[in-house]
Amino acid sequence: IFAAVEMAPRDPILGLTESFNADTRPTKVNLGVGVYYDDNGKIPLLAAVKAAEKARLEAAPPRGYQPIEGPATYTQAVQNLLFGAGSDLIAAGRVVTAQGIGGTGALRIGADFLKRLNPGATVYISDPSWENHRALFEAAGFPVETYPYYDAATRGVDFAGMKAKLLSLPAGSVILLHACCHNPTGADLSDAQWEEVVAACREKGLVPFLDMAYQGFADGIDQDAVAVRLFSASGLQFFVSSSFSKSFSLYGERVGALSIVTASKEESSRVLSQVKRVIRTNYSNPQIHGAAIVATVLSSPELRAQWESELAGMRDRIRAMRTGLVEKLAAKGVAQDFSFVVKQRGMFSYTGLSADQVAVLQKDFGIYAVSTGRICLAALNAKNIDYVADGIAQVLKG
Ligand code: PLP
Ligand code: TYF
Repeated sequence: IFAAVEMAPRDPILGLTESFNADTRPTKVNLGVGVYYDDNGKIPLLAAVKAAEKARLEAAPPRGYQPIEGPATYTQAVQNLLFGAGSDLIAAGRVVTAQGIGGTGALRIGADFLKRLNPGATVYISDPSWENHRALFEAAGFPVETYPYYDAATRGVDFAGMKAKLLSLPAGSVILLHACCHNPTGADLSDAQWEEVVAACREKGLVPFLDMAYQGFADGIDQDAVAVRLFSASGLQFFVSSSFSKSFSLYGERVGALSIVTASKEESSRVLSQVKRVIRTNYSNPQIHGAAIVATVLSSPELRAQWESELAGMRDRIRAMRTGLVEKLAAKGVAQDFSFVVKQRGMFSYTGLSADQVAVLQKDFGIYAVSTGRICLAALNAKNIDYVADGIAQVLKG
C-alpha cells in the first residue's frame, strides 16, 4: 500500500524546532517558532489559567460531548473579546461563533465552509504570510495567490501595492488579512489604512477573512481589535479566526474560534447550521478543557483582570527585548540601523538577515531562525540576549 509514498516536506517552522531539539549545545536559542517564553526561557502557565484549572479539577465536571459549535459560555466570551462587549452586531444576533481546534482549526472550518459557498473563488494571502495559510487553503481546494504586503526597502507595508491589488480583484475573492501582529514581518496597517481596506472590500465585493492569532500582543485587547471593529462598523459580512494559543499560553490545548458576521439573525441560523455540518464531518465536536478554562477566566472579573495583567506583562517583555536587541547590536558595533525592530509589532521581526546568514547563525552559534530572516523576539531573555546580539553582530560582520 505504501511502496510509492514519497516523503512530504517538513513544515519550515515546526521542522526547525525538531533540529533545535536535536542540537546538544547548551547555549542554543530557538528564535524560530512563534511561541512566547518567559524570562527563564519557559512557556508560562498563566496564574489565571492555573486558578481556573484548580477550580475545575475540584468541581470534577462530567465529560459529556460538547455542543458541535462549543459551549455558549465560550463562544460568547470570544465574541465579546473580538467585537467588544457592547457590540451592536452581537446584540442583533449577527455573529455566529464556533469553537475551533486552535486558530488553525478555525481557519480550516472557515475554508471548508467557504469552499461549499463559493467553490470558484481564489484566496489571496499577504506576501509574505504565515506558511500554513497557503497550505491550508490549498488543502481546502482553493487556488491561493498573494497581494503585495511587505516592502523590504521601508521595512513597512507596501500599502499602495496592496490597495491597488485589492481594487483589481474580482468580486467574491477571499482576502486573508492578519488582524494584528503580522506573521512573519511584524509590520501592521495603520487604522487609516484599515479603513481603506474596508472600503476596497466593499467597493469590489471581496470576502474579508481576518486572522487574529495575537490579540493583546501589540497594544492591548481592544486596540489590537481595531480591524475587527472597523469591519464590524462597515455593515459588511466577514470571517474572523481567532486563537488563544498565545494570549492564554495554551498552545497544546488547541483553543480557537471561527466567527462569522452575517447580514441578519435569520441568516446567522442558516450559516451556523452549515458550519456545524463542516465540524460534524471533521471531528464531531470540540474538546472541553481549554475552552472551559478560557470561558471561566473571561467571565470572572478577578481572573480576567489577572489575565489582562499577565498578557500586558508578556507584551511589555517582548517590547523590552526589542529595545534591548537594538541597543545591544549598536553597542556591539553593528553599523546597520536596526531601529525598525522597535517599531514592529507582536512576536516577530523580519530582520533582513539572508538565508545564508541564518544558516551560519545556526551552524556556528546554535541560534535558530527561519530562513526568511524572521526571528521570534519572545524567545529572547536576559540570559540569552547578549549571546544572540553577539551572534548576529558577528554574522553581519561576515
Ligand atoms: N494564524 C497565524 C497568523 C499564526 O501565526 C498562527 C500561529 O500559531 C495561527 C494562525 C495558528 O494558531 P493556533 O496555534 O492556535 O492553531
Ligand atoms: O509562525 C509560527 O511560528 C507560529 C507557530 O505549522 C506555528 O504560528 C508554526 C507553524 C505551524 C503551526 C504553528
